[in-house]
Amino acid sequence: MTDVLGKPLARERTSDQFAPQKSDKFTFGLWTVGNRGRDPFGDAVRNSIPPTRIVEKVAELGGYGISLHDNDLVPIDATPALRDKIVSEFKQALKDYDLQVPMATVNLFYHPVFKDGAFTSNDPRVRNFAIQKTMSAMDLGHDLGAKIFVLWGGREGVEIDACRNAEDGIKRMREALNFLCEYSVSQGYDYKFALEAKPNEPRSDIYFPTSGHMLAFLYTLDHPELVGLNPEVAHEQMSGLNFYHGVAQAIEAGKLFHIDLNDQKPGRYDQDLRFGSETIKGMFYLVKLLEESGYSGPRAFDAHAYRTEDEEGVWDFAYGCMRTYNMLKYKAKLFAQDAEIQGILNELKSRFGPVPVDTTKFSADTAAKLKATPFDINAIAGPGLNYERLDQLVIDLLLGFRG
Ligand code: GCO
Ligand code: MN
Ligand code: MN
Repeated sequence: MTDVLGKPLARERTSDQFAPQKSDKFTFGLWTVGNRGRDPFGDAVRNSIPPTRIVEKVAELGGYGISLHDNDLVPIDATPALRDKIVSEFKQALKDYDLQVPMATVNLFYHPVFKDGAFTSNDPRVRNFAIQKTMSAMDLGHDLGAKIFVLWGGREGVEIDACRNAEDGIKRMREALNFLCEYSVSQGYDYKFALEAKPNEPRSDIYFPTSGHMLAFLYTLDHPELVGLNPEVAHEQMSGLNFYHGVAQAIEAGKLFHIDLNDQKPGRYDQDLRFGSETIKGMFYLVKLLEESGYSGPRAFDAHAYRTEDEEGVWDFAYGCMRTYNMLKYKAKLFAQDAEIQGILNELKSRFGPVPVDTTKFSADTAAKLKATPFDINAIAGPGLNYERLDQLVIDLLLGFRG
C-alpha cells in the first residue's frame, strides 16, 4: 500500500469498513500526535515530529485536518522571516495532502509569564500580552483557514484564593473575550469561539471548571452568538460528570462548536488516553449522540500515545482513535436497527400512551385541566420498565454478540 503521494506505508493497518475517511472529519492537534511523552516525573521519550510530517501521516491514516496552538507551529521567539517560512511550508503540506485546519488556538500556559494566569492574571501587563498573543494567533489561524477558535484557560485559576477575588477572575475573562470577539468581527475573520473547561491541572483550581459553568458564562458576553463550547471528555470525567449529558446540553443549546475526544479513568489527573480506550459504554452514547444529532463539526482528538510508544506507536494510537469512533458509529446504527432493543423502547411508548394533558404551552385552562386530571399513581408505578434487559442488550451489542 502507498500513501496519497505514492510513498510506501510504514505499517499496514486494517482497511475495512471502519477505516477512517476524510468525510468522517477526524482531526488531530499538532500537540497531540506531536506529544513527546514528557510528564512531571520524566523527560521526553520521543523525538519531536515536524508539523509537515504530521500533516503527511494524518492524511495517510485517513484524517481530515489538523488543529494547532500558535506555538505548535511557530516558536514564540521566531523572527517574522522564520514565521513566514514555517507557515508557507506548512500551508504547502496542507495543500499537498489536502488537509484542513478547521480550528486554531493559542498557547497561554507554557511561558513562565503566564504562571499566574493570562486573561485573569493580576498583572495588567500579562493580561494585555495575553490578548495581544491571542490576536496574533487568530491572525495565524485565519491565514490557515480556521473558522473555530478554541480558548482553553489552563492557567486561569489559582493555587490560593488569597491572591485575588474569584469574581475579578470572571470579570477579566469577560473583558478579554468581549475584546477578542470585537477583534474577530473588525477583521472579518468570522470566527466562532469555543470555550474549553477543565476543573484543575495545571492550576490547582481553574475558573469555569465545567462546560456547564462555561455555558452559563457565555450568555453574559457582548456577543454570545459568537461563543460556544469545546467540551473535552477527560475534563468532565475528571469532575466525575457524565460527558454525554453535558454534550447533549451543549447541542440542545446550539453551542457545541467543537469537541475534544479522548478518554480517562475516573478520579485521576488529565490522562488524555486514546479515544474509547477506557469508557466504551459512555463513548458509545457520545458517538451515537454526535452522529444522530447532525453535529457537523470536526471530530477532534485531544489525546496522546502512551509514554511507552515510539513514533510508530503514535500512529497506532492515532489510527486507533479514529477506528474506535467508526466502530462505535457502526454500533449506533445497529442499536437503531435492533428489533429487540427497539421493541422494548416501543413497547414502553405504547404502554405509556399519549400525553393526558398537553403542557407545551401554559394557559389557565390547561393548568385547570391538569389540576383536575386524576392519576392512578400506584397503577402507573407498578410495572417494571425492562431497563435491565435493555442495558444487557446494549452490552451484548457492544461486545459483538448481537447483529
Ligand atoms: C489540556 C487541554 C488542551 C487544550 C488545548 C487547546 O488539558 O491540556 O485539553 O489540550 O485542549 O490547549 O486549547
Ligand atoms: Mn482539550
Ligand atoms: Mn485535556
